[in-house]
Amino acid sequence: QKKIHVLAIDLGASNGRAFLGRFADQKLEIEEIHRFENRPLTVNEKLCWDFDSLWDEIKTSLKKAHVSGGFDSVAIDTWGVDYGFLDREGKLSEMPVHYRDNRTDSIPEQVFRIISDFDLYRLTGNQILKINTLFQLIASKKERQFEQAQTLLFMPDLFGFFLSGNLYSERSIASTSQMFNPVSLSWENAILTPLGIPRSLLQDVIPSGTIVGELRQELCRELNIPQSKVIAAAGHDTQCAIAALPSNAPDIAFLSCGTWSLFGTELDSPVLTYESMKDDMSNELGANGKIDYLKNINGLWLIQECRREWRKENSCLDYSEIERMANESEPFRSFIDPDDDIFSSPGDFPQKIQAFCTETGQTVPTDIGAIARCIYESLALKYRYTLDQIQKNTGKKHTALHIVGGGVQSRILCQFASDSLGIPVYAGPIEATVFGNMMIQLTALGAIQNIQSGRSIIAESVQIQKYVPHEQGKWNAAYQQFLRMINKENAS
Ligand code: LFR
Repeated sequence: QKKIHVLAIDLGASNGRAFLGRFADQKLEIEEIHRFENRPLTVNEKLCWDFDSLWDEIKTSLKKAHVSGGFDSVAIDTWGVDYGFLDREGKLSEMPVHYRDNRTDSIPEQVFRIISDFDLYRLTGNQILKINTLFQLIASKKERQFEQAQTLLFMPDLFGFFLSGNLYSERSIASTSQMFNPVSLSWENAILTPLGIPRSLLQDVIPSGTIVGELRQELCRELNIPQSKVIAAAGHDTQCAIAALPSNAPDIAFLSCGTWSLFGTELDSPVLTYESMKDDMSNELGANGKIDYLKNINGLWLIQECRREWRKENSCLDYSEIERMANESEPFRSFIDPDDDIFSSPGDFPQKIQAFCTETGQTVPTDIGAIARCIYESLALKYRYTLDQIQKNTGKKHTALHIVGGGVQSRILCQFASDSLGIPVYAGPIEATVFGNMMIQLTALGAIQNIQSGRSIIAESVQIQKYVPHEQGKWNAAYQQFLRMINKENAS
C-alpha cells in the first residue's frame, strides 16, 4: 500500500504545532515538524489572536512538511467559539478577538431579555458560557464591527480560507457557537433573527472530514511547494481529540484534558432538558456525527496560571516539581470550584485560590504544594460531580474513564480522577488532537473507513497507562465535603 502523508496543524492555548503523519499498512506514525508560540496580542485594549504571526507559522509548517517528505493533505484545528470577519474584498476586516477578552462580561444577561436561557439551550444544546460565539457576536455588534463584515468564519475555517480560497463552516466548530441546532443540523433562525444577526454572515455548514479544495496556486508558488488537498477535519480541537479515543466500547466516559477539561460521553441524540441546562452540560457534534454530551470544566489552566505566578520567584519550576510537592502535601484540606467566575480570566491565581478558600471558610493553602494539591483534588472531584450529572441525565452507567490530551502527563491528576470516580482510568494518547485530526483526514481521503476504524488503529498503536482507584472511603468523604461547598456556593 502506498504511504499517505497528512499534515495536521493544531493551534492550542500556548503553542501551535505541526505534525506530519505517515500512514501505511494500517499504521500511523507521527512526527513533530514545527512548534511555535501562540500568544494573544492586546490591540486597542482587546485580547486578540496574533493572526499574522500564526499565518506565517502555518506557512513555515507547510514548507517544513514539504521538506520532510511532502503531504497529500492538510487540516487545521483550534479551540472553539472564536471567529474572524472578512470584508467585501475577502480581507480580514480586523483582528479576531480571543474568547478570554472580557467584552462579553454582561452580554448573556442582556441576551436573556430577548431570548431566555432555556430557549437558547433547547435550540442549541450548548452549555451557556459567556465565551460562546453568540455572546461574542453581540459584543461585536455593539462595537459596530458588523458594518465592515461581509462574512464570518470560525478560526479553523478562516485559516482554511487562507489556504484554499474557499468559504465554508465546518460542523464541529459551528456546534460550539450557540447558534447551531444539533437536531436540524442547521443555523438556528429563531436565535439569529430576534438578535439581529444576519444569516448572510454565516456559511453553509459542511460535515467534519470534508475535502474543501486544494492549496491556492499563488500560495504554492510563494512557498515553492506542490498542490495538495485542504481538508476541514474537525475544526474543533476537542472533537479531533475525541475522534482519537483508543476504544470503541459503548458508553465510555472521556476526559479531553488540557487547558480545559472536557468531561463527557458520546450519545446518539442530544439531551435538551431544563435540568441538563441547569447542570451546565453541553451537546456538541463529534466528527462521527454523534453528540458529545460534555461539560467544559476549567482544566490545567489553573495550574498553568499558578505556575506563571510562581515562576516569578523560581524561574525553573516545572510541572513535575509542582506535582511532587502536591503529592507530599496533606490531602483534602480545602477545595475550590474550578469553574468559579474568578478563574475565567488570567491574573495571580495563587492569590485567587486563597481568596476563594477564605470566602468559603476553608483552610487557606499557603505553599505551592498545598495550592497545587487543592487544584488537582478539586478537579478530580468536579469530574465526579459531572459524571453523576451525566448518569442522572442519560440513565447510563460508565465503568471506565479515558483521558486523552496533554493532561495524560499529569500522573497525579489521572490517579486522583480514578480515585475520585471509583473506576479505572485509561490514559493516552497525549497527542490525541493530532491523531484525531489525521484520522479524520484519512477518512476523507478514503484511506480508512470511518472514525471507528481510526480508533481501533490508535488503540493498537499507542501506549495506554491504566490507573486503578485507591482510598475509596477517604475520597467518598471528600466528595461529600466538596458537594457541601459547591451547593453553598450555588445557593449564594
Ligand atoms: C478546548 C476548547 C473547548 C472549548 C474551549 C473554548 O481547547 O476547544 O472545547 O469549549 O476550548 O473554545
